[in-house]
Amino acid sequence: MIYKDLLPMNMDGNAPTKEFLRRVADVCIEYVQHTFDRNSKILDFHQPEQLKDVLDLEIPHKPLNLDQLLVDCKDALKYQVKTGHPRFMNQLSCGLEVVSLAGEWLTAAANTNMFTYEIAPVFILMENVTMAHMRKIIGYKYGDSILAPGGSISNLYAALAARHKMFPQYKERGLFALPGELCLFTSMHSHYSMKGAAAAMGLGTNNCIEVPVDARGRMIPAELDRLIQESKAKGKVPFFVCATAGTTVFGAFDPLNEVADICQKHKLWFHVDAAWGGGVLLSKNLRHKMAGVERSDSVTWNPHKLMGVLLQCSTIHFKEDGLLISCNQMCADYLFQQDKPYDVNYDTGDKVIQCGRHNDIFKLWLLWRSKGDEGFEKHMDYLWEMTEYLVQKLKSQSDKFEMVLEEPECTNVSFWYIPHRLRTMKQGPERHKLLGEVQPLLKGRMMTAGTLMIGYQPEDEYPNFFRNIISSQAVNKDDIDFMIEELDRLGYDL
Ligand code: ABU
Repeated sequence: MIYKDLLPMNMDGNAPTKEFLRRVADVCIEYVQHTFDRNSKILDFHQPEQLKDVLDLEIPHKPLNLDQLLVDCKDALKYQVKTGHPRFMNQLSCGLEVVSLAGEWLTAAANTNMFTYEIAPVFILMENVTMAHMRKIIGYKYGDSILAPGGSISNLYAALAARHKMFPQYKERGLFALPGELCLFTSMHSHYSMKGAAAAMGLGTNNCIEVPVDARGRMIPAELDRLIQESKAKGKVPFFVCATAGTTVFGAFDPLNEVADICQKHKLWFHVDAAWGGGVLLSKNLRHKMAGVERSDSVTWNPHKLMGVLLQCSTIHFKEDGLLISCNQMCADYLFQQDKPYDVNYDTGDKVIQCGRHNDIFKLWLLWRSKGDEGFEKHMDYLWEMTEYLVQKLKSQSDKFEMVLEEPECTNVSFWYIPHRLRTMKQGPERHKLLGEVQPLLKGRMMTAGTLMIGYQPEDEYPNFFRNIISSQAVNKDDIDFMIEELDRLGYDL
Protein backbone atom coordinates (compact mmCIF):
# COMPACT_ATOMS: atom_id res chain seq x y z
CA MET A 1 0.00 0.00 0.00
CA ILE A 2 1.15 3.49 -0.78
CA TYR A 3 -0.33 6.98 -0.43
CA LYS A 4 -2.44 6.49 -3.55
CA ASP A 5 -4.42 3.80 -1.71
CA LEU A 6 -5.61 6.37 0.83
CA LEU A 7 -8.19 9.13 0.63
CA PRO A 8 -8.42 11.28 -1.41
CA MET A 9 -6.44 9.58 -4.19
CA ASN A 10 -8.53 6.45 -3.66
CA MET A 11 -12.13 7.43 -3.08
CA ASP A 12 -12.83 3.85 -1.97
CA GLY A 13 -10.03 4.21 0.55
CA ASN A 14 -12.01 4.68 3.78
CA ALA A 15 -10.85 1.40 5.27
CA PRO A 16 -7.08 1.69 4.51
CA THR A 17 -7.15 5.37 5.55
CA LYS A 18 -8.72 4.49 8.88
CA GLU A 19 -6.28 1.64 9.38
CA PHE A 20 -3.25 3.79 8.58
CA LEU A 21 -4.33 6.63 10.88
CA ARG A 22 -5.16 4.14 13.65
CA ARG A 23 -1.71 2.64 13.41
CA VAL A 24 -0.08 6.08 13.55
CA ALA A 25 -2.29 6.93 16.54
CA ASP A 26 -1.17 3.68 18.22
CA VAL A 27 2.46 4.71 17.74
CA CYS A 28 1.68 8.05 19.39
CA ILE A 29 -0.30 6.50 22.23
CA GLU A 30 2.51 4.08 22.97
CA TYR A 31 4.89 7.04 23.07
CA VAL A 32 2.60 8.86 25.52
CA GLN A 33 2.55 5.77 27.77
CA HIS A 34 6.36 5.53 27.68
CA THR A 35 6.59 9.22 28.45
CA PHE A 36 4.93 8.70 31.83
CA ASP A 37 6.67 5.41 32.58
CA ARG A 38 9.36 6.21 35.12
CA ASN A 39 11.23 3.06 34.12
CA SER A 40 11.64 4.35 30.60
CA LYS A 41 14.49 6.69 29.72
CA ILE A 42 13.97 10.34 28.89
CA LEU A 43 16.28 10.06 25.93
CA ASP A 44 18.56 7.75 24.06
CA PHE A 45 21.32 10.25 23.37
CA HIS A 46 23.34 10.02 20.15
CA GLN A 47 25.77 12.51 18.68
CA PRO A 48 24.39 14.06 15.45
CA GLU A 49 26.77 12.03 13.25
CA GLN A 50 25.77 8.76 14.96
CA LEU A 51 22.09 9.61 14.64
CA LYS A 52 22.47 10.31 10.94
CA ASP A 53 23.97 6.83 10.62
CA VAL A 54 21.14 5.02 12.36
CA LEU A 55 18.30 6.90 10.66
CA ASP A 56 17.29 6.96 7.03
CA LEU A 57 16.36 10.62 6.52
CA GLU A 58 16.75 10.91 2.76
CA ILE A 59 13.85 12.00 0.55
CA PRO A 60 13.28 9.19 -2.00
CA HIS A 61 12.49 9.60 -5.68
CA LYS A 62 9.83 6.87 -5.65
CA PRO A 63 6.96 6.55 -3.13
CA LEU A 64 7.66 4.55 0.00
CA ASN A 65 5.05 2.11 1.19
CA LEU A 66 2.86 2.83 4.18
CA ASP A 67 4.53 0.19 6.33
CA GLN A 68 7.82 2.04 5.88
CA LEU A 69 6.12 5.29 6.88
CA LEU A 70 4.97 3.64 10.09
CA VAL A 71 8.55 2.58 10.76
CA ASP A 72 9.58 6.20 10.09
CA CYS A 73 7.00 7.40 12.64
CA LYS A 74 8.31 4.99 15.26
CA ASP A 75 11.92 5.96 14.55
CA ALA A 76 11.14 9.65 14.83
CA LEU A 77 9.87 9.09 18.36
CA LYS A 78 12.49 6.52 19.33
CA TYR A 79 15.23 9.14 19.48
CA GLN A 80 13.04 12.03 20.59
CA VAL A 81 13.58 13.50 24.05
CA LYS A 82 10.48 12.78 26.15
CA THR A 83 9.77 16.31 27.25
CA GLY A 84 6.70 15.10 29.14
CA HIS A 85 8.70 12.63 31.25
CA PRO A 86 8.35 13.46 34.96
CA ARG A 87 12.13 13.74 35.22
CA PHE A 88 12.55 16.15 32.34
CA MET A 89 13.05 19.49 34.10
CA ASN A 90 15.14 21.14 31.43
CA GLN A 91 12.88 23.82 29.93
CA LEU A 92 10.16 26.22 30.94
CA SER A 93 7.81 24.05 28.89
CA CYS A 94 7.80 20.55 30.37
CA GLY A 95 5.05 17.95 30.53
CA LEU A 96 2.47 16.45 28.23
CA GLU A 97 -1.13 17.33 29.09
CA VAL A 98 -3.21 14.59 27.49
CA VAL A 99 -6.33 16.73 26.91
CA SER A 100 -4.21 19.40 25.23
CA LEU A 101 -2.63 16.68 23.08
CA ALA A 102 -6.10 15.59 22.00
CA GLY A 103 -6.77 19.23 21.10
CA GLU A 104 -3.62 19.35 18.99
CA TRP A 105 -4.68 16.19 17.13
CA LEU A 106 -8.06 17.68 16.36
CA THR A 107 -6.40 20.92 15.29
CA ALA A 108 -4.24 19.02 12.83
CA ALA A 109 -7.29 17.24 11.42
CA ALA A 110 -9.09 20.55 10.93
CA ASN A 111 -5.94 22.02 9.32
CA THR A 112 -7.22 25.54 9.04
CA ASN A 113 -5.70 28.99 9.07
CA MET A 114 -6.65 31.48 11.75
CA PHE A 115 -6.66 34.58 9.56
CA THR A 116 -10.36 34.65 8.72
CA TYR A 117 -13.69 33.71 10.27
CA GLU A 118 -14.54 32.52 6.78
CA ILE A 119 -12.39 29.39 7.13
CA ALA A 120 -12.11 29.00 10.93
CA PRO A 121 -15.43 30.18 12.37
CA VAL A 122 -15.50 28.03 15.52
CA PHE A 123 -11.84 28.49 16.37
CA ILE A 124 -12.05 32.26 15.87
CA LEU A 125 -14.96 32.44 18.33
CA MET A 126 -13.08 30.24 20.79
CA GLU A 127 -10.09 32.54 20.53
CA ASN A 128 -12.33 35.50 21.12
CA VAL A 129 -13.90 34.04 24.26
CA THR A 130 -10.68 32.63 25.71
CA MET A 131 -8.69 35.82 25.13
CA ALA A 132 -11.45 37.87 26.78
CA HIS A 133 -11.29 35.47 29.74
CA MET A 134 -7.53 35.96 30.01
CA ARG A 135 -7.85 39.75 29.79
CA LYS A 136 -10.39 39.65 32.60
CA ILE A 137 -7.96 37.64 34.72
CA ILE A 138 -5.23 40.19 33.98
CA GLY A 139 -7.61 42.94 35.07
CA TYR A 140 -8.31 44.64 31.72
CA LYS A 141 -11.91 45.73 31.29
CA TYR A 142 -11.81 45.87 27.49
CA GLY A 143 -8.93 45.44 25.07
CA ASP A 144 -7.73 43.08 22.40
CA SER A 145 -5.49 40.01 22.21
CA ILE A 146 -3.96 37.64 19.72
CA LEU A 147 -2.18 34.30 19.77
CA ALA A 148 1.32 34.66 18.37
CA PRO A 149 4.09 32.24 17.44
CA GLY A 150 6.01 32.44 20.72
CA GLY A 151 6.72 34.91 23.50
CA SER A 152 9.42 36.74 21.55
CA ILE A 153 6.98 37.64 18.78
CA SER A 154 4.38 38.56 21.39
CA ASN A 155 6.87 40.98 22.94
CA LEU A 156 7.61 42.37 19.48
CA TYR A 157 3.88 42.98 18.93
CA ALA A 158 3.77 44.94 22.18
CA ALA A 159 6.72 47.15 21.19
CA LEU A 160 5.28 47.70 17.70
CA ALA A 161 1.94 48.76 19.15
CA ALA A 162 3.65 51.07 21.64
CA ARG A 163 5.59 52.82 18.89
CA HIS A 164 2.44 53.06 16.79
CA LYS A 165 0.53 54.60 19.68
CA MET A 166 3.21 57.25 20.24
CA PHE A 167 4.09 57.82 16.57
CA PRO A 168 1.13 56.77 14.38
CA GLN A 169 2.86 58.22 11.32
CA TYR A 170 5.64 55.64 11.60
CA LYS A 171 3.61 53.07 9.66
CA GLU A 172 3.63 55.22 6.52
CA ARG A 173 6.73 57.35 6.92
CA GLY A 174 9.05 55.00 8.76
CA LEU A 175 12.08 56.52 10.46
CA PHE A 176 11.25 59.97 9.05
CA ALA A 177 8.29 60.13 11.41
CA LEU A 178 10.51 59.98 14.48
CA PRO A 179 11.83 62.99 16.38
CA GLY A 180 14.99 61.15 17.45
CA GLU A 181 16.46 57.84 18.53
CA LEU A 182 13.80 55.71 20.22
CA CYS A 183 14.87 53.61 23.18
CA LEU A 184 13.23 51.00 25.36
CA PHE A 185 13.99 49.67 28.83
CA THR A 186 14.04 46.18 30.21
CA SER A 187 15.87 44.48 33.06
CA MET A 188 19.30 42.92 32.71
CA HIS A 189 17.69 39.55 33.46
CA SER A 190 14.82 39.94 31.01
CA HIS A 191 14.38 37.72 27.99
CA TYR A 192 16.73 38.38 25.07
CA SER A 193 13.75 38.91 22.81
CA MET A 194 13.52 42.57 23.87
CA LYS A 195 16.99 43.12 22.43
CA GLY A 196 15.82 41.20 19.37
CA ALA A 197 12.77 43.46 19.10
CA ALA A 198 15.01 46.56 19.26
CA ALA A 199 17.13 45.12 16.44
CA ALA A 200 14.15 44.04 14.32
CA MET A 201 12.38 47.38 14.76
CA GLY A 202 15.40 49.35 13.59
CA LEU A 203 16.11 50.89 17.01
CA GLY A 204 19.42 49.07 17.34
CA THR A 205 20.40 46.89 20.25
CA ASN A 206 22.18 49.85 21.90
CA ASN A 207 18.74 51.36 22.34
CA CYS A 208 17.53 48.41 24.35
CA ILE A 209 18.65 49.78 27.70
CA GLU A 210 19.21 47.18 30.39
CA VAL A 211 18.16 48.13 33.89
CA PRO A 212 20.18 46.68 36.80
CA VAL A 213 18.55 44.08 39.04
CA ASP A 214 18.71 43.39 42.78
CA ALA A 215 20.19 40.28 44.36
CA ARG A 216 17.02 38.30 43.54
CA GLY A 217 17.02 39.32 39.89
CA ARG A 218 14.26 41.95 40.12
CA MET A 219 14.46 45.23 38.23
CA ILE A 220 15.50 48.13 40.49
CA PRO A 221 12.86 50.85 39.90
CA ALA A 222 15.14 53.72 40.96
CA GLU A 223 17.65 52.59 38.34
CA LEU A 224 14.89 52.51 35.72
CA ASP A 225 13.95 56.09 36.59
CA ARG A 226 17.60 57.18 36.50
CA LEU A 227 18.23 55.53 33.11
CA ILE A 228 15.10 57.07 31.58
CA GLN A 229 16.20 60.53 32.71
CA GLU A 230 19.73 59.89 31.52
CA SER A 231 18.58 58.84 28.05
CA LYS A 232 16.29 61.88 27.79
CA ALA A 233 19.23 64.11 28.73
CA LYS A 234 21.19 62.50 25.88
CA GLY A 235 18.40 63.46 23.46
CA LYS A 236 16.95 60.00 23.10
CA VAL A 237 13.22 59.29 23.00
CA PRO A 238 12.11 56.66 25.55
CA PHE A 239 8.83 55.01 24.57
CA PHE A 240 8.56 51.56 26.14
CA VAL A 241 9.32 49.76 29.39
CA CYS A 242 9.18 45.99 29.74
CA ALA A 243 8.83 44.53 33.21
CA THR A 244 9.32 40.80 33.52
CA ALA A 245 7.01 38.54 35.53
CA GLY A 246 9.11 35.41 35.86
CA THR A 247 12.61 35.86 34.46
CA THR A 248 13.97 32.98 32.42
CA VAL A 249 16.78 31.93 34.73
CA PHE A 250 15.91 33.09 38.27
CA GLY A 251 12.13 33.31 37.87
CA ALA A 252 12.13 36.82 39.36
CA PHE A 253 9.05 39.04 39.31
CA ASP A 254 9.78 42.73 38.75
CA PRO A 255 7.85 45.10 41.07
CA LEU A 256 5.04 45.97 38.68
CA ASN A 257 3.38 48.75 40.69
CA GLU A 258 6.63 50.64 41.09
CA VAL A 259 7.46 50.23 37.41
CA ALA A 260 3.91 51.38 36.55
CA ASP A 261 4.43 54.56 38.62
CA ILE A 262 7.59 55.36 36.67
CA CYS A 263 5.91 54.69 33.33
CA GLN A 264 3.05 56.97 34.37
CA LYS A 265 5.47 59.69 35.42
CA HIS A 266 7.34 59.60 32.08
CA LYS A 267 4.27 58.75 29.97
CA LEU A 268 5.78 55.52 28.66
CA TRP A 269 4.14 52.33 27.48
CA PHE A 270 4.18 49.70 30.23
CA HIS A 271 4.55 46.13 28.98
CA VAL A 272 4.69 43.03 31.20
CA ASP A 273 6.49 40.02 29.83
CA ALA A 274 4.73 37.28 31.79
CA ALA A 275 5.48 34.61 29.19
CA TRP A 276 6.81 32.43 31.98
CA GLY A 277 5.13 33.71 35.14
CA GLY A 278 1.65 34.54 33.82
CA GLY A 279 0.20 31.35 35.24
CA VAL A 280 0.39 32.79 38.77
CA LEU A 281 -2.61 34.96 37.89
CA LEU A 282 -4.73 31.81 38.07
CA SER A 283 -4.07 31.24 41.75
CA LYS A 284 -5.38 33.36 44.62
CA ASN A 285 -2.29 32.35 46.60
CA LEU A 286 0.17 33.41 43.94
CA ARG A 287 -1.28 36.30 41.99
CA HIS A 288 0.10 38.87 44.45
CA LYS A 289 3.43 38.29 42.64
CA MET A 290 1.98 40.24 39.73
CA ALA A 291 0.22 42.95 41.73
CA GLY A 292 -0.14 45.97 39.46
CA VAL A 293 -0.38 44.01 36.20
CA GLU A 294 -3.78 45.60 35.56
CA ARG A 295 -1.98 48.96 35.22
CA SER A 296 0.01 47.71 32.22
CA ASP A 297 -0.69 48.51 28.56
CA SER A 298 0.15 45.01 27.36
CA VAL A 299 0.96 41.55 28.69
CA THR A 300 2.67 38.55 27.11
CA TRP A 301 1.48 35.27 28.64
CA ASN A 302 2.46 31.83 27.33
CA PRO A 303 0.01 29.07 28.26
CA HIS A 304 2.58 26.56 26.92
CA LYS A 305 4.70 27.21 29.99
CA LEU A 306 3.22 27.08 33.51
CA MET A 307 -0.24 26.12 32.23
CA GLY A 308 1.13 23.07 30.43
CA VAL A 309 -0.64 23.64 27.11
CA LEU A 310 1.12 21.92 24.24
CA LEU A 311 3.69 23.92 22.29
CA GLN A 312 3.20 26.38 21.04
CA CYS A 313 0.68 28.63 22.68
CA SER A 314 1.60 32.24 23.30
CA THR A 315 -0.73 35.16 23.87
CA ILE A 316 -0.35 38.93 23.81
CA HIS A 317 -2.99 41.14 25.42
CA PHE A 318 -3.63 44.88 25.04
CA LYS A 319 -5.57 47.18 27.29
CA GLU A 320 -6.64 49.33 24.35
CA ASP A 321 -8.79 47.83 21.63
CA GLY A 322 -8.11 48.78 18.03
CA LEU A 323 -4.36 49.32 18.30
CA LEU A 324 -3.29 45.97 16.87
CA ILE A 325 -5.35 46.38 13.73
CA SER A 326 -4.42 50.01 13.30
CA CYS A 327 -0.73 49.20 13.70
CA ASN A 328 -0.49 46.14 11.48
CA GLN A 329 -3.36 46.27 9.00
CA MET A 330 -2.38 46.10 5.29
CA CYS A 331 -5.89 45.51 3.86
CA ALA A 332 -5.03 42.68 1.45
CA ASP A 333 -8.07 42.61 -0.82
CA TYR A 334 -7.87 38.93 -1.64
CA LEU A 335 -8.23 37.94 2.01
CA PHE A 336 -9.82 40.70 4.03
CA GLN A 337 -12.64 41.88 1.80
CA GLN A 338 -14.82 44.36 3.65
CA ASP A 339 -18.05 43.26 1.93
CA LYS A 340 -18.10 39.68 3.21
CA PRO A 341 -21.44 38.21 4.32
CA TYR A 342 -20.56 38.45 8.04
CA ASP A 343 -19.08 40.92 10.54
CA VAL A 344 -15.50 41.25 9.27
CA ASN A 345 -14.29 42.30 12.70
CA TYR A 346 -14.03 38.55 13.25
CA ASP A 347 -11.27 38.34 10.63
CA THR A 348 -8.18 38.50 12.84
CA GLY A 349 -5.51 38.09 10.15
CA ASP A 350 -4.95 41.77 9.50
CA LYS A 351 -4.04 42.45 13.13
CA VAL A 352 -0.69 40.73 12.77
CA ILE A 353 2.50 41.04 10.72
CA GLN A 354 2.34 37.40 9.69
CA CYS A 355 -0.26 36.20 7.19
CA GLY A 356 -0.95 32.55 7.97
CA ARG A 357 -1.61 31.90 11.63
CA HIS A 358 -1.58 28.44 13.19
CA ASN A 359 -4.57 27.32 15.23
CA ASP A 360 -3.11 27.43 18.75
CA ILE A 361 -6.39 28.07 20.51
CA PHE A 362 -8.13 24.71 20.49
CA LYS A 363 -5.58 22.86 22.64
CA LEU A 364 -5.72 25.75 25.18
CA TRP A 365 -9.51 26.04 25.15
CA LEU A 366 -10.04 22.28 25.51
CA LEU A 367 -7.56 22.01 28.40
CA TRP A 368 -9.15 24.97 30.17
CA ARG A 369 -12.59 23.42 29.70
CA SER A 370 -11.29 20.19 31.21
CA LYS A 371 -9.85 21.84 34.33
CA GLY A 372 -11.94 24.95 34.70
CA ASP A 373 -10.47 27.96 36.50
CA GLU A 374 -10.60 25.89 39.68
CA GLY A 375 -8.48 23.12 38.17
CA PHE A 376 -5.88 25.58 36.95
CA GLU A 377 -5.68 27.17 40.38
CA LYS A 378 -4.91 23.74 41.85
CA HIS A 379 -2.45 23.12 39.02
CA MET A 380 -0.47 26.27 39.91
CA ASP A 381 -0.56 25.64 43.65
CA TYR A 382 0.70 22.09 43.07
CA LEU A 383 3.69 23.30 41.04
CA TRP A 384 4.62 25.65 43.89
CA GLU A 385 4.17 22.89 46.46
CA MET A 386 6.57 20.63 44.53
CA THR A 387 9.04 23.48 44.17
CA GLU A 388 8.98 24.15 47.90
CA TYR A 389 9.58 20.45 48.53
CA LEU A 390 12.61 20.53 46.22
CA VAL A 391 14.03 23.64 47.88
CA GLN A 392 13.74 22.08 51.34
CA LYS A 393 15.37 18.85 50.14
CA LEU A 394 18.29 20.72 48.59
CA LYS A 395 18.79 22.84 51.68
CA SER A 396 18.71 19.78 53.90
CA GLN A 397 21.71 18.35 51.99
CA SER A 398 23.91 21.41 52.01
CA ASP A 399 27.07 19.30 51.80
CA LYS A 400 25.97 18.20 48.31
CA PHE A 401 24.04 21.20 47.03
CA GLU A 402 24.52 24.94 47.23
CA MET A 403 21.60 27.20 46.47
CA VAL A 404 22.23 30.15 44.14
CA LEU A 405 19.07 31.88 45.37
CA GLU A 406 17.88 30.88 48.83
CA GLU A 407 14.20 31.66 48.20
CA PRO A 408 13.11 31.20 44.56
CA GLU A 409 10.12 33.28 43.51
CA CYS A 410 8.91 30.97 40.76
CA THR A 411 9.38 27.27 40.05
CA ASN A 412 12.95 27.86 38.84
CA VAL A 413 15.32 26.44 41.44
CA SER A 414 18.97 27.35 40.94
CA PHE A 415 21.74 25.40 42.58
CA TRP A 416 25.20 23.91 42.21
CA TYR A 417 25.81 20.21 42.72
CA ILE A 418 28.97 19.74 44.81
CA PRO A 419 30.99 16.64 43.98
CA HIS A 420 32.77 14.83 46.80
CA ARG A 421 36.22 16.37 46.21
CA LEU A 422 34.90 19.94 46.58
CA ARG A 423 32.76 19.39 49.66
CA THR A 424 35.47 20.37 52.12
CA MET A 425 36.89 23.22 50.07
CA LYS A 426 36.33 26.62 51.64
CA GLN A 427 33.67 28.90 50.18
CA GLY A 428 34.78 31.56 47.73
CA PRO A 429 35.27 32.39 44.05
CA GLU A 430 37.76 29.54 43.45
CA ARG A 431 35.25 26.98 44.66
CA HIS A 432 32.49 28.52 42.52
CA LYS A 433 34.81 28.50 39.52
CA LEU A 434 35.41 24.77 39.96
CA LEU A 435 31.71 24.15 40.55
CA GLY A 436 31.01 26.00 37.31
CA GLU A 437 33.22 23.53 35.48
CA VAL A 438 31.56 20.52 37.06
CA GLN A 439 27.90 21.26 36.17
CA PRO A 440 28.24 20.82 32.35
CA LEU A 441 30.10 17.55 32.91
CA LEU A 442 27.27 16.36 35.12
CA LYS A 443 24.74 17.42 32.48
CA GLY A 444 26.66 15.31 29.95
CA ARG A 445 26.43 12.32 32.26
CA MET A 446 22.70 12.88 32.73
CA MET A 447 22.15 12.86 28.99
CA THR A 448 24.21 9.73 28.49
CA ALA A 449 22.39 7.97 31.32
CA GLY A 450 19.06 9.28 29.98
CA THR A 451 17.57 9.36 33.46
CA LEU A 452 17.32 13.07 34.18
CA MET A 453 17.46 16.38 32.33
CA ILE A 454 18.10 19.73 33.99
CA GLY A 455 19.39 22.85 32.24
CA TYR A 456 22.41 24.87 33.30
CA GLN A 457 23.80 28.31 32.51
CA PRO A 458 25.93 31.06 34.03
CA GLU A 459 24.25 34.31 35.19
CA ASP A 460 25.92 37.55 36.31
CA GLU A 461 28.91 36.70 38.48
CA TYR A 462 27.72 33.13 39.03
CA PRO A 463 29.48 30.45 36.97
CA ASN A 464 27.42 27.58 35.52
CA PHE A 465 24.68 26.37 37.82
CA PHE A 466 21.63 24.18 37.35
CA ARG A 467 18.20 25.75 36.81
CA ASN A 468 15.61 23.15 37.64
CA ILE A 469 12.12 23.79 36.31
CA ILE A 470 8.92 22.28 37.64
CA SER A 471 6.20 23.08 35.15
CA SER A 472 4.67 19.65 34.70
CA GLN A 473 1.82 18.14 36.65
CA ALA A 474 3.55 14.76 36.29
CA VAL A 475 6.30 15.62 38.78
CA ASN A 476 5.79 14.22 42.27
CA LYS A 477 7.83 14.05 45.47
CA ASP A 478 9.34 10.69 44.49
CA ASP A 479 10.67 12.26 41.29
CA ILE A 480 12.29 15.00 43.32
CA ASP A 481 13.83 12.45 45.70
CA PHE A 482 15.03 10.48 42.67
CA MET A 483 16.53 13.59 41.10
CA ILE A 484 18.56 14.39 44.18
CA GLU A 485 19.88 10.85 44.50
CA GLU A 486 20.59 10.61 40.78
CA LEU A 487 22.59 13.84 40.75
CA ASP A 488 24.75 12.44 43.51
CA ARG A 489 25.07 9.03 41.84
CA LEU A 490 26.15 10.60 38.55
CA GLY A 491 28.25 13.42 39.94
CA TYR A 492 29.90 12.14 43.12
CA ASP A 493 33.33 11.53 41.55
CA LEU A 494 33.48 14.55 39.24
N1 ABU B 1 11.70 31.71 26.14
C1 ABU B 1 11.93 30.35 25.97
C2 ABU B 1 12.48 29.78 27.26
C3 ABU B 1 13.31 28.61 27.02
C4 ABU B 1 13.64 27.90 28.30
O1 ABU B 1 14.36 28.44 29.12
O2 ABU B 1 13.15 26.82 28.52
